[in-house]
Amino acid sequence: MSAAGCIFCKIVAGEIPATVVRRGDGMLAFKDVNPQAPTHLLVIPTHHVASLNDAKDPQLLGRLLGFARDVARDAGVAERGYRVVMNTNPDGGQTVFHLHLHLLGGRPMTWPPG
Ligand code: DGP
Repeated sequence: MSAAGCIFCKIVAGEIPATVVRRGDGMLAFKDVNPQAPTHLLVIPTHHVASLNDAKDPQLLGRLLGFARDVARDAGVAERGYRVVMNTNPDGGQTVFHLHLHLLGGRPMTWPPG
C-alpha cells in the first residue's frame, strides 16, 4: 500500500524517476539523489512503512538487511566494506518517512558519525 505524498512510494510506482539498481522480494534499491559517498544507495520495502518504529514485522527487517547485503555485493563494495544506516525520526536525521537503509561505500567511513 502506498501512502499519499510519500516520495519513495512514488519512486516504487515509477511516478518519480530514480536509478534503480535492484528490485525483487518486495524490496527496491536505488541511488540516493544526494550521495554522501561514491556508492550511496537507498534500500526500501516497496510497501509503505514510515520508520523503524513502525516496522512491526521482524522478518521484513531481516529481508531488508539481506537485500542490502546483496546490493553491496553487486555494487562491488562488499569486500572492502560498507556501512548501512537507518535514520529514525528527527533526532536520528530521518527526512523521508518511508523506511529505508542507506548503503554507503567506496571510501573509508569515519566514526563517530555526526
Ligand atoms: P533520510 O534523511 O535518512 O530520511 O534520507 C533520505 C534520503 O533520501 C536522502 O539522503 C536524500 C534521499 N532522497 C530524497 N528525495 C529523493 C528522491 O526524490 N530521489 C532519490 N533518489 N533520493 C531522494
